[in-house]
Amino acid sequence: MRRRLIVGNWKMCGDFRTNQKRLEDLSSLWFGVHQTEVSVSPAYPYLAQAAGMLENTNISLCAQDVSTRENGAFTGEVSAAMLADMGCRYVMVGHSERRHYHNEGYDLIAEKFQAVCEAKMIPILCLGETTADREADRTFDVIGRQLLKVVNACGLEGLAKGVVAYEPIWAIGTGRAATPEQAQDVHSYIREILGPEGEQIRILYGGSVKPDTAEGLFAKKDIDGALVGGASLDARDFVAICRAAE
Ligand code: G2H
Repeated sequence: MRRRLIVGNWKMCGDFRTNQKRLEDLSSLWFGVHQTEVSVSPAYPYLAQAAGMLENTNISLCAQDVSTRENGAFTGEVSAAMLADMGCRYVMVGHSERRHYHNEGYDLIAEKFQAVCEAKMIPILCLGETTADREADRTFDVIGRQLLKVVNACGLEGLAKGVVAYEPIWAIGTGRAATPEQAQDVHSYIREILGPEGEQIRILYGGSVKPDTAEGLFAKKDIDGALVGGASLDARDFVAICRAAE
């Protein structure tokens, strides 16, 4: 039985004051969520703030990225050990915004995945196709390639230590989520590639998830939760999505 997981990706949004308000709102609205695991992901400078405010809750902390370097003269980088030290349970790797704006390639993403596992945290491997890929019928090829790069580097048992997030790029921040059927088709394809090992791996959907679309997505058998961007900035919407996963 795979436990559902909802992760709020705050991206590069907010500041100390708005984070504080959001976290306070989350705890005051936090009822009706019992079975689902929930995590939030503020930008690096606010991890300590969120860790402190979430201390006595069952909401965990997720980082948005990680360095592959362990330690030393790498200005601007943040190591997996540092994230573990801050109390992170999850770390996203390969988010399409990292792939796109920072030219992160397959090998780097596989290395990041490994670095997170070595630091005893759980990587969330993000993958997804562009509009052009989908229109050219290349969705499964692209997803397969992104996935197999990590499988080749870490093995299936390595991948099984993580979570996969399918995020079609055309659905990210556009307000146009994939339909439950479109998402389910890709999720079941991912599970099929992973074989028996894939049965335990949680596969989240991400891309314009909102309270009114969440329930339909979670009704699909291979959709184990969501990576939520824009809607996670509103505590009321985020809690509604978490409740829909129950
Ligand atoms: C996809 C998603 C969260 P949004 O990036 O990772 O963002 O829900 O705003 O599309």
